[in-house]
Amino acid sequence: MRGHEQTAGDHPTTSHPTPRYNFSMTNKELADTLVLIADLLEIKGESFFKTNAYRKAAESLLNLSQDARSIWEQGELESIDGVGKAISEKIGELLETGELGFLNRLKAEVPESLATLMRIPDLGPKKVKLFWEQLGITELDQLEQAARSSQLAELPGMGEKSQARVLAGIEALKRRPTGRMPLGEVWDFAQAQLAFLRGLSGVTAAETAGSLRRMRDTVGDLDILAAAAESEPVMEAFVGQGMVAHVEGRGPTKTSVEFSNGLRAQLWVHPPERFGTALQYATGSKDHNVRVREHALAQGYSLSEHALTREDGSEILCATEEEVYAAIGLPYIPPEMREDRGEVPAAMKNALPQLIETGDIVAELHCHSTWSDGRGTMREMVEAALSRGRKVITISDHSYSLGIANGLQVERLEEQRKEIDALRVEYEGRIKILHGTEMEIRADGGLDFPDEVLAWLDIVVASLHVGMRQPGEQVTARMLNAICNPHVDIIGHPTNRLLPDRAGSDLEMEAIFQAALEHGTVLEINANPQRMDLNDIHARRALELGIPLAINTDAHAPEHLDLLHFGVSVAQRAWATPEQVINAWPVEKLLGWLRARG
Ligand code: DGT
Ligand code: CA
Ligand code: ZN
Repeated sequence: MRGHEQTAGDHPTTSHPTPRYNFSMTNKELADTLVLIADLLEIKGESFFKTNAYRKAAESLLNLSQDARSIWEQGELESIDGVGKAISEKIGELLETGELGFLNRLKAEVPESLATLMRIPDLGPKKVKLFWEQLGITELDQLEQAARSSQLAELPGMGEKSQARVLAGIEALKRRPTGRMPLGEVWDFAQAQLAFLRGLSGVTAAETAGSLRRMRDTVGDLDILAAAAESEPVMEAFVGQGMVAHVEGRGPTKTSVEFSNGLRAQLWVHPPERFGTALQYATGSKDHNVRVREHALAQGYSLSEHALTREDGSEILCATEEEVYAAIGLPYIPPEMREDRGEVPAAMKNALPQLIETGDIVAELHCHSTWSDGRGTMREMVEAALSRGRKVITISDHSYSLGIANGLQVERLEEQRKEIDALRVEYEGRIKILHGTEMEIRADGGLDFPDEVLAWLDIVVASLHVGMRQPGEQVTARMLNAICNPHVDIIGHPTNRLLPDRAGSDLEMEAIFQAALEHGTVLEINANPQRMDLNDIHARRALELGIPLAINTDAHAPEHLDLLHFGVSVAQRAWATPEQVINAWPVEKLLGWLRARG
């Protein structure tokens, strides 16, 4: 909890963290250890195949809903996804002794601090090894020194530009807010916590609050609220879960814990009749709450997490948030809008937009199949879209210059069309199947397909996956070239950021927006929670200028179609209405728009 006003009743019972075991490694610590092994092996020059096995296992550990220790005690470590015999033995040794002989020997060969250098965006193991072997660099500040004194530029395969990129990467690493987790990585865990709390006797409601409820793309910690007449049994059950690694503070209204996966959370328990004010308070944002309290005061109420209080001291209790906003004369403000970006003044004028919702989306306009790097066949993707109620599905596999994704040449596009035509006959009247491409915007600025091929396709998504670290001017020019092509309908994941670490390309966003507006090119909100690209700020700017957006899952497997709501939340945070999102347009309007673009 940062910068919190200490309210009465916070954490009076314990002041020290209480570890559950004398000696224990959490899932997070185990995962970090496996990632360290992967990093050091990679610097040593081990194969991707081997190092990736450690990374996969680490990821599985973070996604566990149980403590790895209890799985180990049952002898079931190998039931964890990606954990085979060798890795399970290592986890066992770590859990038993807190040490790992294999890792100790590895550290003797490759200095552990080199793993920190691997955290620098866009710096790979080969470069780290080069700096270490040639210049003896093992620490971040040594690397920065070497870059500033131009020593890196002299090394084989480096040069001025690469050196500048290393420096920019170091800056980015230093700027990075520590410890924030991508929304998509904590989402399922948060839902499981809600289900757990809702299942407890005496709990009448449970909701997430804080940044997760507002759907910020990263969250610092988890805030969870439960409504119950008696808080003690709820708190007891909460801290008694196997996944709780430490209890950091415990009180009647609020308990703070750290889970085994490294996530910190606070549970607030309030009586059901006060749940509305409590949820409104804990949802934030802090700045939104300041505005709402100001407005409440102007109406003669003081608003706290416990109640609205009149000037004579009498209380108005609110069981729901709707009642809170109504009591102070405001329409309900959806959590996604509560960032103090003008929503309170807009609410006062009754001028909040009618926000788009996931249920408004009828068309998926960017998906992959086994024809390139997807895991689902075209039929499986169509079935998945149909079962989720979509009326339009697009197969837009990668184009040929993205070799690692098995991109398609024109001949394979033509073969693919035959299969699509057959599916179209079969699914006639049930779902519309569009044949598209995710066309590479190449590093040299060219596009993979000539205009006649693009005109023949139903829809063209143009994206950039290589050369994203080119100087701003160059990478912006490539994007503009794609935006200005009359056959390009949508720009996919426009900035190329990856959460939490990879910053987007150094784009001149205002130039991108102006060109998109002029050429009628739609910008994507990629719903994959690693991307959420455009982000909320950029999406809002695009909408202000009158640029329509597309919300696409970019599904590489049937179940990825369920990630749509992450993209919708970005649009909601950008105040988007259904009219501003082409996936929500009536199908005939969408198809007419596509035909008109050629
Ligand atoms: P995070 O965790 O950094 O992603 O961001 P939040 O928004 O979840 O913030 P957090 O966890 O510090 O606090 C949860 C909520 O509690 C926050 O959204 C609003 C409320 N809150 C936090 N600090 C303050 C404060 O200093 N004053 C007031 N009025 N409310 C606060
Ligand atoms: Ca929080
Ligand atoms: Zn894609």
